[in-house]
Amino acid sequence: HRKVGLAVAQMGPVNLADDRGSVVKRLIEMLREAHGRDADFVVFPELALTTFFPRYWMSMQEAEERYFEAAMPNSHVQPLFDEARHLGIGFYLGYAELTPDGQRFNASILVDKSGTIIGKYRKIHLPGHDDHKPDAPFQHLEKKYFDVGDETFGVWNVEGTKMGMCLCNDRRWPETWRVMALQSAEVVVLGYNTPSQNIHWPEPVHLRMHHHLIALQASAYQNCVWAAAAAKCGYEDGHHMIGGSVIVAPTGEIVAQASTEDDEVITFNADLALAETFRKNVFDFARHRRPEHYRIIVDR
Ligand code: CDT
Repeated sequence: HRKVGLAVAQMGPVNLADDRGSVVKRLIEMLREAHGRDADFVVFPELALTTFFPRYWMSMQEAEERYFEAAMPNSHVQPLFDEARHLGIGFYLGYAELTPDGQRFNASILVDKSGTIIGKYRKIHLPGHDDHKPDAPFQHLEKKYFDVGDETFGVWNVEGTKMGMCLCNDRRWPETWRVMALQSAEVVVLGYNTPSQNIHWPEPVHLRMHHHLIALQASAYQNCVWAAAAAKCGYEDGHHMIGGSVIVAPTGEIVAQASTEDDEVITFNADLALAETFRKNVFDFARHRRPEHYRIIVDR
């Protein structure tokens, strides 16, 4: 047995009126709760510090000023880093990154238990559109506000656990998981903001949760990884997003699931050896994969 205490800190809504300070207080409270429940690592949502601003059309200058972080950590977020270091607990956090040369990414970081950033990921699969759709009930402007991530999906050693990360829409793509599995990821962590209404076609609302869960469960199983996924959810200024934060085992089974659409910590003491069983048998990549027949995946 090789155990790692995983925690997912789901967030209820962050409204336009909520400032960074109040949000970071909520994150710290959940960090403490996770620590009290023996967690080693906490997963926070995508764009955790602000409302899901891609739903609003605005100028790039306004977006940068209101929603992007030009430094990480910065004065607003430093107390979270300090508390993590104090408690000796690592975390994953999603935020909007503004680089010194003016690039904008939907990013996430891995922070170890000493409060040091050891990994960064910049979202690759950006959903939505870049044009203003005045007739839509809300916008999904990730393609306007963010550049496509400039590096592949990475895997980092977090206190002895090989951890990969992605963000929201990435979880729906099999390639995301396989690229991390081929780097021997043991745990994949991710945050998401998933509107319950699809602005592109009249999708039945129940499918949003169904597709979220089916993607995580199938991907965890097919790639022999634990998955820990954190929602920001509930009604942000009237715009509803799904909850359903989960921890999924490499069996594809959900071992912990949030039951609210509010701030809520779920935990599970994950046995990394469970994935070994799959990796040595049905999904022994070296013995069974046939990459010579997968060329079309990268050629198209
Ligand atoms: N944040 C994010 O990536 N949300 C998307 C919504 C897709 S609809 C344009 C998701 O895949 O959940």
